[in-house]
Amino acid sequence: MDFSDLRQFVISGKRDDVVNFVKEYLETGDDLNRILDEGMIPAMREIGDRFSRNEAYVPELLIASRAMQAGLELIEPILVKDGREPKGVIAVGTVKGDLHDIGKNLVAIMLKGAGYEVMDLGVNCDAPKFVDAVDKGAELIACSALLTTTMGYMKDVVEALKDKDVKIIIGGAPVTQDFADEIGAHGYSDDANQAVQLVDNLLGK
Ligand code: B1M
Repeated sequence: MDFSDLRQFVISGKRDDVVNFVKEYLETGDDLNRILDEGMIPAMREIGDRFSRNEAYVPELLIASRAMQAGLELIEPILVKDGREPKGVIAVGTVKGDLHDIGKNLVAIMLKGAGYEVMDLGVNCDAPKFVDAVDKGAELIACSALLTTTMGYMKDVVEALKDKDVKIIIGGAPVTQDFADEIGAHGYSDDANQAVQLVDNLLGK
Protein backbone atom coordinates (compact mmCIF):
# COMPACT_ATOMS: atom_id res chain seq x y z
CA MET A 1 0.00 0.00 0.00
CA ASP A 2 1.27 3.45 -0.94
CA PHE A 3 0.60 6.13 1.68
CA SER A 4 1.77 9.13 -0.35
CA ASP A 5 -1.81 10.06 -1.27
CA LEU A 6 -2.85 9.95 2.38
CA ARG A 7 0.12 12.14 3.37
CA GLN A 8 -0.86 14.64 0.69
CA PHE A 9 -4.51 14.66 1.83
CA VAL A 10 -3.47 15.41 5.42
CA ILE A 11 -0.95 18.06 4.40
CA SER A 12 -3.53 19.87 2.28
CA GLY A 13 -6.25 19.43 4.92
CA LYS A 14 -8.54 17.37 2.67
CA ARG A 15 -10.62 15.90 5.44
CA ASP A 16 -13.11 13.97 3.26
CA ASP A 17 -10.29 12.41 1.26
CA VAL A 18 -8.52 11.39 4.49
CA VAL A 19 -11.74 9.81 5.76
CA ASN A 20 -12.27 7.91 2.49
CA PHE A 21 -8.67 6.71 2.38
CA VAL A 22 -8.82 5.49 6.00
CA LYS A 23 -12.16 3.73 5.41
CA GLU A 24 -10.76 1.91 2.37
CA TYR A 25 -7.61 0.97 4.27
CA LEU A 26 -9.63 -0.39 7.18
CA GLU A 27 -11.44 -2.71 4.77
CA THR A 28 -8.10 -4.33 3.86
CA GLY A 29 -7.63 -5.41 7.49
CA ASP A 30 -3.93 -4.48 7.31
CA ASP A 31 -1.78 -3.23 10.19
CA LEU A 32 -3.29 -0.05 11.65
CA ASN A 33 0.09 1.27 12.77
CA ARG A 34 1.13 1.73 9.14
CA ILE A 35 -1.60 4.27 8.51
CA LEU A 36 -0.19 6.30 11.40
CA ASP A 37 3.54 5.69 10.99
CA GLU A 38 3.72 5.88 7.18
CA GLY A 39 0.76 8.19 6.56
CA MET A 40 -0.60 10.66 9.04
CA ILE A 41 2.32 11.21 11.45
CA PRO A 42 4.94 11.96 8.75
CA ALA A 43 2.38 14.25 7.08
CA MET A 44 2.10 16.32 10.26
CA ARG A 45 5.89 16.42 10.50
CA GLU A 46 6.06 17.67 6.92
CA ILE A 47 3.51 20.45 7.50
CA GLY A 48 5.48 21.43 10.64
CA ASP A 49 8.69 21.62 8.59
CA ARG A 50 6.93 23.80 6.02
CA PHE A 51 5.75 26.04 8.86
CA SER A 52 9.37 26.36 10.06
CA ARG A 53 10.40 27.41 6.53
CA ASN A 54 7.52 29.95 6.35
CA GLU A 55 5.94 27.91 3.57
CA ALA A 56 2.83 27.15 5.67
CA TYR A 57 1.02 29.16 8.33
CA VAL A 58 -1.19 28.49 11.36
CA PRO A 59 -4.42 28.02 9.35
CA GLU A 60 -2.73 25.29 7.29
CA LEU A 61 -1.53 23.56 10.50
CA LEU A 62 -5.06 23.75 11.81
CA ILE A 63 -6.79 22.25 8.77
CA ALA A 64 -4.15 19.51 8.54
CA SER A 65 -4.69 18.63 12.19
CA ARG A 66 -8.48 18.54 11.70
CA ALA A 67 -8.02 16.19 8.76
CA MET A 68 -5.78 13.90 10.84
CA GLN A 69 -8.21 14.02 13.76
CA ALA A 70 -11.03 12.87 11.40
CA GLY A 71 -8.88 9.89 10.41
CA LEU A 72 -8.09 9.08 14.06
CA GLU A 73 -11.78 9.06 14.95
CA LEU A 74 -12.29 6.18 12.51
CA ILE A 75 -9.38 4.20 13.93
CA GLU A 76 -10.25 4.65 17.60
CA PRO A 77 -13.29 2.32 17.80
CA ILE A 78 -11.31 -0.46 16.15
CA LEU A 79 -8.45 -0.20 18.60
CA VAL A 80 -10.65 0.24 21.61
CA LYS A 81 -12.67 -2.79 22.63
CA ASP A 82 -15.27 -2.15 25.32
CA GLY A 83 -16.49 -4.46 28.04
CA ARG A 84 -13.19 -5.46 29.59
CA GLU A 85 -12.19 -4.91 33.21
CA PRO A 86 -9.78 -1.93 32.99
CA LYS A 87 -6.11 -2.65 33.77
CA GLY A 88 -5.79 0.68 35.54
CA VAL A 89 -6.78 4.34 35.40
CA ILE A 90 -4.61 6.83 33.54
CA ALA A 91 -5.10 10.60 33.22
CA VAL A 92 -3.72 12.19 30.05
CA GLY A 93 -3.43 15.90 29.38
CA THR A 94 -1.50 18.57 27.50
CA VAL A 95 0.11 21.06 29.86
CA LYS A 96 -0.85 24.65 30.59
CA GLY A 97 -0.34 27.08 27.70
CA ASP A 98 -0.26 24.32 25.11
CA LEU A 99 -3.12 23.56 22.71
CA HIS A 100 -1.56 20.69 20.74
CA ASP A 101 -3.67 17.59 21.28
CA ILE A 102 -3.10 15.09 18.47
CA GLY A 103 -0.16 13.30 20.12
CA LYS A 104 -2.03 13.29 23.45
CA ASN A 105 -5.14 11.89 21.74
CA LEU A 106 -3.07 9.16 20.13
CA VAL A 107 -1.58 8.21 23.49
CA ALA A 108 -5.12 8.09 24.95
CA ILE A 109 -6.35 5.85 22.10
CA MET A 110 -3.41 3.42 22.43
CA LEU A 111 -3.86 3.22 26.21
CA LYS A 112 -7.59 2.55 25.83
CA GLY A 113 -6.77 -0.05 23.19
CA ALA A 114 -4.39 -1.71 25.67
CA GLY A 115 -7.21 -1.99 28.22
CA TYR A 116 -6.74 1.09 30.42
CA GLU A 117 -9.47 3.45 31.52
CA VAL A 118 -8.43 6.92 30.36
CA MET A 119 -9.40 10.23 31.93
CA ASP A 120 -8.77 12.75 29.14
CA LEU A 121 -8.06 16.09 30.78
CA GLY A 122 -7.79 17.89 27.43
CA VAL A 123 -5.36 20.71 26.64
CA ASN A 124 -4.05 23.69 28.62
CA CYS A 125 -4.11 21.72 31.88
CA ASP A 126 -2.76 23.37 34.98
CA ALA A 127 -1.18 21.44 37.85
CA PRO A 128 -4.34 21.46 40.06
CA LYS A 129 -6.21 19.69 37.26
CA PHE A 130 -3.67 16.83 37.32
CA VAL A 131 -3.84 16.75 41.14
CA ASP A 132 -7.64 16.56 40.95
CA ALA A 133 -7.39 13.61 38.54
CA VAL A 134 -5.23 11.73 41.04
CA ASP A 135 -7.73 12.50 43.80
CA LYS A 136 -10.39 11.00 41.52
CA GLY A 137 -8.46 7.75 41.09
CA ALA A 138 -5.78 8.17 38.41
CA GLU A 139 -2.83 5.86 39.11
CA LEU A 140 -0.62 7.38 36.44
CA ILE A 141 -0.40 10.81 34.82
CA ALA A 142 0.67 11.09 31.16
CA CYS A 143 1.64 14.64 30.35
CA SER A 144 2.16 15.97 26.83
CA ALA A 145 3.85 19.18 25.60
CA LEU A 146 4.73 20.24 22.05
CA LEU A 147 6.29 23.62 22.70
CA THR A 148 9.71 24.43 24.16
CA THR A 149 7.92 27.27 25.99
CA THR A 150 5.43 24.92 27.72
CA MET A 151 7.51 21.80 28.44
CA GLY A 152 8.99 23.56 31.51
CA TYR A 153 5.54 23.49 33.10
CA MET A 154 5.87 19.71 33.40
CA LYS A 155 8.23 20.39 36.29
CA ASP A 156 5.41 22.25 38.07
CA VAL A 157 3.15 19.24 37.52
CA VAL A 158 5.76 16.87 38.98
CA GLU A 159 6.22 19.22 41.97
CA ALA A 160 2.48 19.47 42.58
CA LEU A 161 2.20 15.67 42.65
CA LYS A 162 5.27 14.93 44.78
CA ASP A 163 3.27 13.91 47.87
CA LYS A 164 0.83 11.74 45.91
CA ASP A 165 1.12 8.03 45.25
CA VAL A 166 1.15 8.33 41.47
CA LYS A 167 3.52 7.71 38.56
CA ILE A 168 4.14 10.46 36.01
CA ILE A 169 5.28 10.02 32.43
CA ILE A 170 5.97 12.74 29.91
CA GLY A 171 6.20 12.99 26.14
CA GLY A 172 5.88 15.26 23.12
CA ALA A 173 8.23 16.42 20.37
CA PRO A 174 10.62 18.66 22.39
CA VAL A 175 10.74 16.36 25.45
CA THR A 176 13.68 13.99 26.09
CA GLN A 177 14.68 11.29 28.56
CA ASP A 178 17.28 13.69 30.03
CA PHE A 179 14.56 16.26 30.64
CA ALA A 180 12.36 13.62 32.29
CA ASP A 181 15.26 12.65 34.59
CA GLU A 182 15.97 16.31 35.36
CA ILE A 183 12.42 17.09 36.50
CA GLY A 184 11.91 13.80 38.32
CA ALA A 185 9.28 12.22 36.05
CA HIS A 186 9.09 8.41 36.28
CA GLY A 187 9.30 7.87 32.54
CA TYR A 188 9.52 9.28 29.05
CA SER A 189 8.29 7.97 25.75
CA ASP A 190 8.72 9.36 22.27
CA ASP A 191 5.70 7.67 20.75
CA ALA A 192 2.24 6.48 21.68
CA ASN A 193 2.94 2.74 21.35
CA GLN A 194 6.01 2.95 23.55
CA ALA A 195 3.97 4.91 26.07
CA VAL A 196 1.77 1.84 26.55
CA GLN A 197 4.78 -0.38 27.29
CA LEU A 198 6.12 2.21 29.69
CA VAL A 199 2.79 2.38 31.53
CA ASP A 200 2.58 -1.44 31.70
CA ASN A 201 6.08 -1.54 33.20
CA LEU A 202 5.50 1.25 35.70
CA LEU A 203 2.20 -0.22 36.89
CA GLY A 204 3.51 -3.80 36.84
CA LYS A 205 0.91 -5.02 34.29
CO1 B1M B 1 2.05 24.02 16.40
N1 B1M B 1 3.98 24.02 16.68
N2 B1M B 1 1.96 25.84 17.14
N3 B1M B 1 0.18 23.94 16.00
N4 B1M B 1 2.45 22.45 15.50
C1 B1M B 1 4.70 22.75 16.42
C2 B1M B 1 4.79 21.91 17.69
C3 B1M B 1 6.11 23.28 15.91
C4 B1M B 1 7.26 22.28 16.16
C5 B1M B 1 6.02 23.68 14.42
C6 B1M B 1 7.33 24.17 13.87
O1 B1M B 1 7.75 25.28 14.16
N5 B1M B 1 8.03 23.38 13.08
C7 B1M B 1 6.24 24.61 16.73
C8 B1M B 1 6.91 24.48 18.10
C9 B1M B 1 8.30 25.06 18.12
C10 B1M B 1 8.93 24.91 19.46
O2 B1M B 1 8.36 25.13 20.48
N6 B1M B 1 10.17 24.51 19.41
C11 B1M B 1 4.79 25.05 16.84
C12 B1M B 1 4.37 26.38 17.10
C13 B1M B 1 5.48 27.42 17.14
C14 B1M B 1 3.02 26.73 17.30
C15 B1M B 1 2.44 28.11 17.64
C16 B1M B 1 3.24 28.95 18.66
C17 B1M B 1 2.29 28.86 16.29
C18 B1M B 1 1.79 30.28 16.37
O3 B1M B 1 0.70 30.53 16.83
N7 B1M B 1 2.63 31.18 15.92
C19 B1M B 1 1.03 27.76 18.17
C20 B1M B 1 1.01 27.51 19.68
C21 B1M B 1 -0.39 27.29 20.19
C22 B1M B 1 -0.39 26.78 21.62
O4 B1M B 1 -0.31 25.59 21.83
N8 B1M B 1 -0.46 27.68 22.59
C23 B1M B 1 0.79 26.48 17.43
C24 B1M B 1 -0.48 26.05 17.06
C25 B1M B 1 -0.74 24.88 16.36
C26 B1M B 1 -2.15 24.51 15.86
C27 B1M B 1 -3.25 24.84 16.89
C28 B1M B 1 -2.41 25.27 14.60
C29 B1M B 1 -1.95 22.98 15.53
C30 B1M B 1 -2.36 22.04 16.69
C31 B1M B 1 -3.76 21.49 16.52
C32 B1M B 1 -4.04 20.38 17.47
O5 B1M B 1 -3.16 19.75 18.06
N9 B1M B 1 -5.32 20.14 17.62
C33 B1M B 1 -0.43 22.88 15.40
C34 B1M B 1 0.24 21.78 14.79
C35 B1M B 1 -0.65 20.80 14.06
C36 B1M B 1 1.65 21.59 14.85
C37 B1M B 1 2.53 20.51 14.17
C38 B1M B 1 2.61 20.87 12.69
C39 B1M B 1 2.06 19.07 14.28
C40 B1M B 1 1.85 18.55 15.70
C41 B1M B 1 1.20 17.19 15.62
O6 B1M B 1 0.01 17.06 15.83
N10 B1M B 1 1.99 16.15 15.25
C42 B1M B 1 3.89 20.68 14.94
C43 B1M B 1 5.10 20.31 14.10
C44 B1M B 1 5.74 19.01 14.54
O7 B1M B 1 5.43 18.45 15.56
N11 B1M B 1 6.75 18.58 13.79
C45 B1M B 1 3.76 22.04 15.52
C46 B1M B 1 1.47 14.78 15.08
C47 B1M B 1 1.47 14.08 16.45
C48 B1M B 1 1.03 12.64 16.29
O8 B1M B 1 2.81 14.10 16.93
O9 B1M B 1 2.19 15.51 18.95
O10 B1M B 1 4.62 14.96 18.41
P1 B1M B 1 3.19 14.58 18.40
O11 B1M B 1 3.00 13.22 19.23
C49 B1M B 1 3.89 12.14 19.05
C50 B1M B 1 5.04 12.10 20.07
O12 B1M B 1 5.53 13.39 20.39
C51 B1M B 1 4.48 11.32 21.23
O13 B1M B 1 3.52 10.43 20.62
C52 B1M B 1 3.11 10.90 19.33
C53 B1M B 1 3.46 9.85 18.28
O14 B1M B 1 3.04 8.59 18.56
N12 B1M B 1 3.80 12.01 22.31
C54 B1M B 1 3.73 11.44 23.54
C55 B1M B 1 3.13 13.17 22.34
N13 B1M B 1 2.64 13.40 23.55
C56 B1M B 1 2.97 12.34 24.31
C57 B1M B 1 2.69 12.05 25.65
C58 B1M B 1 3.17 10.86 26.17
C59 B1M B 1 3.94 10.01 25.41
C60 B1M B 1 4.22 10.27 24.07
O15 B1M B 1 2.80 10.48 27.43
C61 B1M B 1 3.42 10.91 28.43
